[in-house]
Amino acid sequence: MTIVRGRNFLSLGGCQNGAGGGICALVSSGGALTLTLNRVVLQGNQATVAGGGLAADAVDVGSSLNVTVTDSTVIGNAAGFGGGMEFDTDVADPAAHVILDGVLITRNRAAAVHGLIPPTAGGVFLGFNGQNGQAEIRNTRFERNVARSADEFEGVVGGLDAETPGCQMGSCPVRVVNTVFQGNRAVASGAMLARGAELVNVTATRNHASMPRSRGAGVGGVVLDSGTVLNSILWGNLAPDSPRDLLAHTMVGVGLDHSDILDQSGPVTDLGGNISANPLFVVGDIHLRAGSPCIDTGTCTGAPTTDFEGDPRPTGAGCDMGADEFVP
Ligand SMILES: [Ca+2]
Repeated sequence: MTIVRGRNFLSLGGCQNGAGGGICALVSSGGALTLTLNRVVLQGNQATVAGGGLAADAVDVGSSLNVTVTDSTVIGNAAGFGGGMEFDTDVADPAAHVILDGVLITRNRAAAVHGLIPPTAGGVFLGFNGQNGQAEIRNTRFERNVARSADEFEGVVGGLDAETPGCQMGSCPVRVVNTVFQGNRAVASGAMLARGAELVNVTATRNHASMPRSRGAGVGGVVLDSGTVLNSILWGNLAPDSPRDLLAHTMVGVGLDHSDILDQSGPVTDLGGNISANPLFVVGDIHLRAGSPCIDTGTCTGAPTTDFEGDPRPTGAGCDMGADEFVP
């Protein structure tokens, strides 16, 4: 199914008020809602407030929301925040479970669309206001999404903005697996910002943040408050100042495990097997070339058994770092 050029131009949030240009799903008052999208194209939809392509929100205690989007494309949508998609729970902490698997999220924009919402999350916005929100993003590509406005202090996150309570008691609200962030752009965080997330076999490269140190410093790649980075490549992201690839924010630190990171700062815990070496991507791409130091140097513990394209992992002597498993 293809949903094209939907418009929701009202202004106060919720389906009746400017959320969800293509599809809006709202559950409240203890209800349960399941939304399953398979092989759907959301293209060129716009919403004033949130979720240009899709908005799914749960409000009120006792409500539950289950959203699964598989093998779909979210392209060229725009909204104030969550240009491609937006998922949200309110402070009453209703249950929400979101799965994105095999989704191409590209060329979406967070921008002031007929409104005054400060733009963030060109690709996807996840706003879980309590412990009962969980999201898993697998085999998904965030490419060339943009958050921007005329004011350089806005336009915060280009790819994925996960505003959650963070990882607590060993459990993270967001897992991002076999996923690529490439060529996303924003003022503060090009690829991704998460209060708490577990990254497994993620590749983030050539994402761009524009804010210089004199105004607070942008990070082209990933900003993480808590969580772990496992088998991942954060390399060659762009910003005026360091750190360009990873900024860890909290005192507890972010666990780094068998990952390849070029330019990082903030407290991290070295869990072993980490390198900082040119991953030798195929030019203009995120696939690994023969001779890449990321081939067979990841860990298979906790790694998915296929890569983002379905190639077997491990292939060869061991599991690779990044979303791609090198197949000779
Ligand atoms: Ca391998």
